[in-house]
Amino acid sequence: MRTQVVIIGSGPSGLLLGQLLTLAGIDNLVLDRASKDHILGRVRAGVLEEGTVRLMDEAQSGARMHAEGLPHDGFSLAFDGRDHRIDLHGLTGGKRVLIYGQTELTRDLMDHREQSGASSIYEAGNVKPNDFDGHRPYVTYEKDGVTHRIDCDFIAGCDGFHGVSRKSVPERAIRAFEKVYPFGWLGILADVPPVDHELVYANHPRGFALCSMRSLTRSRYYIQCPLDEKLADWDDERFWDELRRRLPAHHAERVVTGPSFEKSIAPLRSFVAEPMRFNRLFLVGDAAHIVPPTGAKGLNLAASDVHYLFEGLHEHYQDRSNAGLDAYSGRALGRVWKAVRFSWWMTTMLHRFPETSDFDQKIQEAELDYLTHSRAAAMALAENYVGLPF
Ligand code: FAS
Ligand code: PHB
Repeated sequence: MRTQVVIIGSGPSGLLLGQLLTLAGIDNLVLDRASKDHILGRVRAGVLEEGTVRLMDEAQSGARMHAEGLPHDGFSLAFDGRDHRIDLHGLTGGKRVLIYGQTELTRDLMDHREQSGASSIYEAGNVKPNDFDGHRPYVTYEKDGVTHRIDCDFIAGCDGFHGVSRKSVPERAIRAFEKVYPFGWLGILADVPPVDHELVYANHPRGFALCSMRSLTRSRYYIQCPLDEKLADWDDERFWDELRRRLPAHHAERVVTGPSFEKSIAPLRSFVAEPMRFNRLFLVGDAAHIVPPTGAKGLNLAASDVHYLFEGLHEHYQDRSNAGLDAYSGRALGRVWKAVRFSWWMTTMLHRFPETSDFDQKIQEAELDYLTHSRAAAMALAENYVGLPF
C-alpha cells in the first residue's frame, strides 16, 4: 500500500492535518492504536484560540463549533476573596477565545474525515515509523493478526506524549527539556450550569481551582491536588465542598452541584523535544511538547504545529519547494517555547507549591497584585491567553 503522508494518531493534531491535506488533494492515511469510541471518551481541553478556530474553518469542519461554541471576552482571577476580571477583548483590541470542548472538535473532524472518504485505520497494533531518515519511509502496523506496510513520502507523528514517533528517534538526534510540577489537577464534568458566564481561575491557600464549562448546562471544574491523590478518595460531595472552599464567597454560594459523570486526575508537566523534524518524520502536537493546562495552550499549540506542517507539505507538493518543511521545526518551536513560558508562568502564579518559601509566596502575591493593577501587565497576560500569532 502507498500514500503520500501517513499520519500516526487520530487526535486533534492528526485529524486536523488529515483534513487539510485531503482538501488540498494530498493523499494521506490516519492510523491510531485506539478505537474511535476510546478517543472520543477522553475529556481534555476546552478553550480555543482564534487561530485554532480559523484552522477548523480552513478544514471546513467549524460549523458546529460556531453554532455551539461560547465566545468569551474575558475571564476572572480570584484571590484574597475577590475577583479581578481580565478583559481579553479590551486588552487585545477585540480578540476573544471560544469555549468548545476538544472532544467535540475531535468528533467534528472525525465525522468530516469519514465523509471525505479518506482512509483511517483504528485499533492498529504495534504501529512503527521506519526508514524516515532515508528517502523511502514506511510505516508498519498489525491488524487482525496481519502485519501491514504503508510506503509513503512523509510521516506525521501526531501520536501524543506517550506515542511511538518521538520514541523512534535515536537518542543522539533529539533533546528533551522537562519540568514536572509537584501536583496534579483533579477534574470533573457535571451537567450543571457554570458558576459564572466566564472562566474563574482561583489562587487559594488550599490550592488552585478552575471553574470552566463546556456549555451553559455542562460545567468543567478542576482543583489542584497532590500527585499521590487517589480518585477513589474523592466522592462528589468532597469535591464540591473543596471547590467551594477555594472560591470567593460570592462564587462559592452560586456553585450548582450535581452528580459528576467524568472524574480524572491529570499530572502537570512542561516538556519540549527538539528538533521537531527528523528528515521524513515530523513531530506534531503533544508528540513534541506538553504544557500544564493552566494557560489552555496544549490543544492550541497542536493547531499551530499543524498549520506550519500543512503549509510545508502543501508547498512541497504544489510548488516543488521544501522551504516550508525545512522551516517547520524552527517556526513551530518559536511559538511552542513562548506558550511553554506562558503556561509555566500562569501555573507558578496560581498554584500553591508544597515547599514554597515565604519569599516565593510574597513574590506570587506581588505578581497577582501587579497583574491586577497594571494595564501593561494585564495586556501581556491577555495577548498570550488569546494566543500569539501563528
Ligand atoms: P493526543 O494525545 O490528543 O492524540 C494522540 C493520538 O495518538 C491518540 O488518539 C492516541 O490513541 C494515538 N496514539 C498514541 N500512541 C500511538 C501509537 N503508538 N500508535 C498509534 N496511535 C497512537 N490542553 C488544554 O489546552 N487544556 C486542557 O484542559 C487540557 N487537559 C488535558 C488533560 C489530559 C489528561 C491530557 C493528557 C491532556 C490535556 N490537554 C489539555 C492537552 C491536550 O488537549 C493535548 O494538547 C491535545 O490532546 C493534543 O492533541 P494531539 O497532539 O492530537 O495528541
Ligand atoms: C477546560 O475547560 O478544560 C480548561 C479551560 C481552561 C484551562 C484549562 C482547562 O486553562
